[in-house]
Amino acid sequence: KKNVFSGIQPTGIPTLGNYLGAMRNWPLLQEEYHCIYSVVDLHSLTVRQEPANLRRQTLSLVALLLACGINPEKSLLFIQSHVPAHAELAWLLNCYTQFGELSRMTQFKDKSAKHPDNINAGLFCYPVLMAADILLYQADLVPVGADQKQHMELARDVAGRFNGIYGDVFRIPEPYIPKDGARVMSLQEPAKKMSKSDENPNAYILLLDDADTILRKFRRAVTDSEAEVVCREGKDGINNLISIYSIVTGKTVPEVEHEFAGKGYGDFKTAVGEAVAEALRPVRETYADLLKNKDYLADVYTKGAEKARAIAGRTYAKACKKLGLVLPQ
Ligand code: AQP
Repeated sequence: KKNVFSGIQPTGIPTLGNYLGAMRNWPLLQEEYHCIYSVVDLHSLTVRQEPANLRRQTLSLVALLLACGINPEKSLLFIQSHVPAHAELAWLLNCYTQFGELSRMTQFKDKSAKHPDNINAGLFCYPVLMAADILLYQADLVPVGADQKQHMELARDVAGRFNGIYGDVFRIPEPYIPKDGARVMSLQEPAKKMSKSDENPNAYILLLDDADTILRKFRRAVTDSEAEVVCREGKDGINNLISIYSIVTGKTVPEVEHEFAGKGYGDFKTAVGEAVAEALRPVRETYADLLKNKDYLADVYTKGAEKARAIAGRTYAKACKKLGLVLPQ
């Protein structure tokens, strides 16, 4: 079986973008692949977090991933900081990653523009920690949204460079980007991706928003001054809504266009809101049940981390040995 690895940051409740671009696909892969999923809390420290929030969001995200359908009998689910090899391998890889390469990362440029008072070394080296996450598990496939493509390229380059010098240590991973939903856009500024850290809550749908909130946010979604529900260049807002509706209903884009031919944007937005609220309802309900059972959650992430430590430890030791570091006896 091939290996799959992916992670998500506990920086808040995930958005519909995180869900359609990544999380929704994770359970679908667990029949065919050996899947390893992580709540990447170390990554979230690159932006200042309130400790109590971080703790709550991390546990909540474990519950949410289970609610999305990750089955701990089939997949490994763990919290990144429970496996020290992530930070350790990241250090080794930092020494094989160039300043120039990291300076070109668009996420670094975006986030440092957003937080000019906290452009820390962790934010700069974020893609190296991500490379370590993936390479530790010898992942073949990494299911992520389109925004992570550049970081994936870097992970491949660094792995290839390391292997080129020291022999085959890391498997070279491929990104697994969904055809649909790879880039869900903001409901308020549809040229920007939907992001959970947007200052405007109307820009995103959170997985735990209730049906009324979802409906209200879609009704307020920015569209255009025409009145035609068709997918066309220049209609960013409508294109985004069509894409969302098409994914959650399983209808093709022409089917959606046909369904709303002659209807106004108001009707369309309501239909999108209702379809999304309905699609997220089971996730919301299962999540509420899971959160009541803290012992079960602790059991899942504790066992997950134990298994992850064993796999990650092997790769890390191999890398150390190749580099000439003396291994503890
Ligand atoms: N808008 C999006 N459309 C499709 N996929 C998306 N992803 C994120 N936004 C979209 C995918 O979600 C996965 C987990 O993302 P993350 O938690 O690592 O953080 P992120 O990519 O930085 O997402 P956010 O929502 O923008 O978080 P903040 O605001 O905290 O920076 C990844 O696979 C990502 O591709």
